[in-house]
Amino acid sequence: MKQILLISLFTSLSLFGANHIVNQKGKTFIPHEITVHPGDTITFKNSDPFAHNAYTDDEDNEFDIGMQPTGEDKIITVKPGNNFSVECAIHPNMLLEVIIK
Ligand SMILES: [Cu+2]
Repeated sequence: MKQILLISLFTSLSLFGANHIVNQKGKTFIPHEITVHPGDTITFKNSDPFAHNAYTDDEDNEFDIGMQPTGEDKIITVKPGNNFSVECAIHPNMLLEVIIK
């Protein structure tokens, strides 16, 4: 019985991927490149005193976190697919490269 409980605990824990934190600060994604696995999550933080956004038009991982006010976290889950770029719709010079392994 104890063994069964341990196995089911291990199985449920392994379903969760790693979380990667990307900060938006100084109109820059920090870091500007991350390496992730499908099932991992990316937490976008906003440390600037104004709103940001993060989106990609990638066909496998398309998302748009919408308007992100200062101090608010937005979390997305990475799906299987190719590497993709994330931009901020408000500041077109912001760029994040997501490498999928
Ligand atoms: Cu921005």
